[in-house]
Amino acid sequence: MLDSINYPQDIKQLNLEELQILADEIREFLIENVQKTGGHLAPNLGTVEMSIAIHYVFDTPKDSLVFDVGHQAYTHKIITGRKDKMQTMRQKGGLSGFTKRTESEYDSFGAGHSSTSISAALGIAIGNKINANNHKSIAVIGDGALTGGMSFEALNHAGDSDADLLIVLNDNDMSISKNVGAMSKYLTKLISGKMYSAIKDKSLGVLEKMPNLHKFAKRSEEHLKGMVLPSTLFEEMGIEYYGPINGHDLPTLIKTLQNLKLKNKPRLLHIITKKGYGLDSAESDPCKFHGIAPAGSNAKTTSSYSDVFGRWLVNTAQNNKKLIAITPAMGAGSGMSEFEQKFPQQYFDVGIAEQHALTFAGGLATQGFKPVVAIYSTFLQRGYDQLIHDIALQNLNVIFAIDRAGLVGADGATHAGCFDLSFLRCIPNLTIMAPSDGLEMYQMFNTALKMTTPVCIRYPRAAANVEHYESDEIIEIGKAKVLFEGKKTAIFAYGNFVDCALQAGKELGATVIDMRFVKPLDNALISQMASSHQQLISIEDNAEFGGGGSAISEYLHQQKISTKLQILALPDDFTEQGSQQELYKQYSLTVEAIKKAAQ
Ligand SMILES: Cc1ncc(C[n+]2csc(CCOP(=O)(O)OP(=O)(O)O)c2C)c(N)n1
Repeated sequence: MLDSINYPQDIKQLNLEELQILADEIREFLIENVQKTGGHLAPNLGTVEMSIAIHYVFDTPKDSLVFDVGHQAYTHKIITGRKDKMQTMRQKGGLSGFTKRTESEYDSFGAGHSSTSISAALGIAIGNKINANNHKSIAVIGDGALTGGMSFEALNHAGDSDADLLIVLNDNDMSISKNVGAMSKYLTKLISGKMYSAIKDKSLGVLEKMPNLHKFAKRSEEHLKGMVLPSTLFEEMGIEYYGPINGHDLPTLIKTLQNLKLKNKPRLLHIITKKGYGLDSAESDPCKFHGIAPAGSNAKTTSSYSDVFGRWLVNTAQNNKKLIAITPAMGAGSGMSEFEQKFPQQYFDVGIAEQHALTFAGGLATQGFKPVVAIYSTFLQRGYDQLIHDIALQNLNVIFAIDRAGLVGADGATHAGCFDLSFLRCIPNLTIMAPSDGLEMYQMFNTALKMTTPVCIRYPRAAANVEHYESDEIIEIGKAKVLFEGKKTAIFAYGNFVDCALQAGKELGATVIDMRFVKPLDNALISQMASSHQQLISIEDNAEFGGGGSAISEYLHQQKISTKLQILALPDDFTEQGSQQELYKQYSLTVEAIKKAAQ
C-alpha cells in the first residue's frame, strides 16, 4: 500500500480497511528506517493513525497542520512527498527531524522547541479569519508540550477568541520521561472516566468494544461533547472539549475529525495514544526509545560531560542538603537519573517550563538553597528574561549547568547551542566558564558551589575526555591556563576546542591557552600574549558575534592594543544538521583550520 502513497490525495482514495493496512505498513517502515537513521522512534510510533486521519479528513496544505516540537511528524513527512528521503533524515543535507517550512509546503510552521503549536496555529486561524478563506488550522500537541507556559498563554487567548482552531491533544502520559505536574494529573483524571479506564490495557482491545463514534453521529452535538465529564477545564476556558478517544483507532479518529471539521470555534480533541505503539521494546521503555542513535553508531565507552555533571551532583549531595537540582523535563538527557533516584527530595522536574525553572531557582536561592538548573543551551534561550530579571539583577546564587552547548549534530539548527556565550556575556553579575575536559568541569562545579553569585558552566554534547574526574579542587576565578608555550602565534581556546588547539599548537610551535573563563576574562594574560606574540587566534563553538573571540577583540580594542586576531567561530547564519565532525569541518573548527589561520 505504502508504495502507491506519496501525497495526501493518494490516501483519500483508500477505504478504511486499506487505511489500516497503510498504517501498519508505515509503522513497519518507521521501525526499520529510524533504527537505521536514528531519531525519535517512540513518539512517531504513537502518531501514525492520527497523522493519517488528519490528512485524510482535512485539505492540507490549504488547511494548516502545526506540530508541536515536530519530533512526531515522521508519518506526516512520509505522506506529504518525503517518503523517499526518509533514509536521509537527520543527516547532512537530508530531511530535518522536525517540521521545517523550507522543506515542504505541508510544514505549516517550523518547530523543534516545545509548546509553540497552539500559538502558531491560533495566529494562522486568526489570519484565515481576516482573510476570509475558510481554511482550517490544526495544532497537534503532546501532553508533555502542554506543560510549557506558552501553551497556557495560547489557550488563554484562544478560549477568548472565535478562531477556527482545532487542537489535537496527543496524550500518552509521557514527556521524554514520565510527564509531571498538576495538568498531567488532570488529564489522567479525564481519561480515567468510566468509559475509558480500559485504555491502560496494553492491547487497547476493550476500547474496540466501545460504540464507535459514528453511532453517535446522528445524535445531537451535546452527546459528542463532554462525553466523560459534564465540563472540563478547557470548556471553562471557552474551548470545546471532545473525547477522550483512542488515538490508534482509525475509524473513530476519522469520524470524529470529520465531525470536528464542520465546526468553526476553538475546540480540543483529546486522543489517547501509547508512546512506542506496536514495538514491544519501545512500549515498555518509551523514555529510552524517545530518541535513538543510528544502528552501528559507536557504543559509548567513556563518560560524557552530562555524566560528569550527574556524578558531581550525586557526590556533592551526599553532604549537602541545600543542593537542589532542577530540570525542565530533561533529567535523563542531563545525566540526572541517578540523582533523581538517590535524592528525590532534592530533585525537581518542573515540566517543559524553562522560564519557571529559572525563577523557581531564584526563589529557592533567596532561602539559602544552592539551586542548580540543568538546562540545554538552546532551551536556556526560553528563560532569558528570567535569567536577567529574576537571577542576575538580584545577584542570586544559582548555578547553571548548560549542556549541549555548541553544535549538537543531527538535531540541527533548532537545537544547536550556538548563542549562549553571546547572550550570557552581556549580563552583569554572571561568571561564565567553559571546561576543556571532565576534570576541569568537575572543579568548575566545585568552584561554583563556593560562590555566592550566579554562575554558568557551559559544556558540549561530547565525551568528557578523561577517565578520572572526581576532585576536591577548585579553580581560580578569571584565570586562564597556558598549556603549551610556543612562539609567534598564541591560540586562545574555549572549552571543547582546547584539545584541537593543543594539537595544532604543538604542530605549529604556537602557544596554547585554555581560556576556562569567558567572563571574567583573563585580561592580564591576553595583554601578555599580545605583546609577546605576533598574532593571535581564538577558537570556540559559539557564534562569532559576541562570543569568546569577540570578548578578546573587545578587550584589545579597549586597551588600544594593536595586533592581529583571527576568530574561529560560527558564522552569522543558522547552522546545518549533520554529524558534529562534519559540521566542525564545514565551519572551520578543526586542527587544519587553526593551522591554516596561523599560516
Ligand atoms: C523548549 C523545549 N524544552 C525541551 C525540549 C525537549 N523535548 C523534546 S520532546 C519533549 C517531550 C515532549 O513530550 P510530548 O509533547 O508529550 O510528546 P511525546 O514525545 O510524548 O509524543 C521534550 C521535553 C524541547 N524540544 N523544547
